[in-house]
Amino acid sequence: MPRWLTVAAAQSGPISRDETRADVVERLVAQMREAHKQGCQFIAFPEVALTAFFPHWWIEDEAELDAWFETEMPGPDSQPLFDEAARLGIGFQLGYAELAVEDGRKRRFNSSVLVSADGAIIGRFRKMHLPGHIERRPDNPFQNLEQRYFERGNLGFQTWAGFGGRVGMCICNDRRWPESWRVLALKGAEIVFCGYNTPDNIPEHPEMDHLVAFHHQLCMQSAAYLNGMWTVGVAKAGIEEGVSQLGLTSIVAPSGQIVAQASTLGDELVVYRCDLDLSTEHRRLFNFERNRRPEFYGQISEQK
Ligand code: CDV
Repeated sequence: MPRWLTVAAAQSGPISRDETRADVVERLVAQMREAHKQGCQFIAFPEVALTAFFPHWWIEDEAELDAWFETEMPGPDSQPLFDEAARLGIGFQLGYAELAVEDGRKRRFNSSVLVSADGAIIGRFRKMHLPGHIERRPDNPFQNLEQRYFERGNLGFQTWAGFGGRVGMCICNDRRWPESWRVLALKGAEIVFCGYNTPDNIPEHPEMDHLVAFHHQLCMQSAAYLNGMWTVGVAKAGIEEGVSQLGLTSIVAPSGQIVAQASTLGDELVVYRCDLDLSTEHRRLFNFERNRRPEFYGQISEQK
């Protein structure tokens, strides 16, 4: 018996620096309504979906930096998204920059929430793998200051029961690390949502620019195939404040095949009716229980 979940991966076109959160949320609500019209039960939005991707800029002033973060979720600007989800009965995943006070201090994370069809938060994730640098690189055409502005996530990789299956989340650079996906798979994820902001060029390594799209797809497709799960990558695409970002929002089946993909660099819904049971079937074929035997792989220690 198939277990159907119709998913929309909601690619965002660029968000300008002076676009308000309320304006952006209006765009996301329009995508949510369209997804509902197309019969989707779930919609996934990109990494840091409520604003432009500010780690591309050097920001010295702390108050100015804090202004890019959400101190509550939902907050006054994002509440309409939660209200609309509950009204339509559609679940969603939303990436955002999170400012929390924990252990008596201010902490900044690159986060996402998983929201049920009645508008309640059922899962939280904080990005584990932070790319980029801490110092300013004045010769680069844009910065990549995630290591400066965020702390590594402290919630690990978790999965949640919902939408007829088991769901996981990771964020952008997490997709380049096999451990992210394998841990999610071992925790039962049948479908994993991954929002991203990926420049289509690498200032320090222009010789690798032509491989950016290939490496993105390689990660998403191999993760799906090697772990027997659906992977859904959701881009913030197009030229945002001078930074040209990859599109290629896509839905990948447990076979590793791309079954739906964006064809623009703007706001675009990528919709597919996913059978979550394909994950179970694929894993039965692989038989992790019998064939995955870390105890025989040899001691894991760095060989110098
Ligand atoms: N937001 C990201 O994590 N971006 C990185 C880029 C900077 C390499 C990525 O892995 O796509």
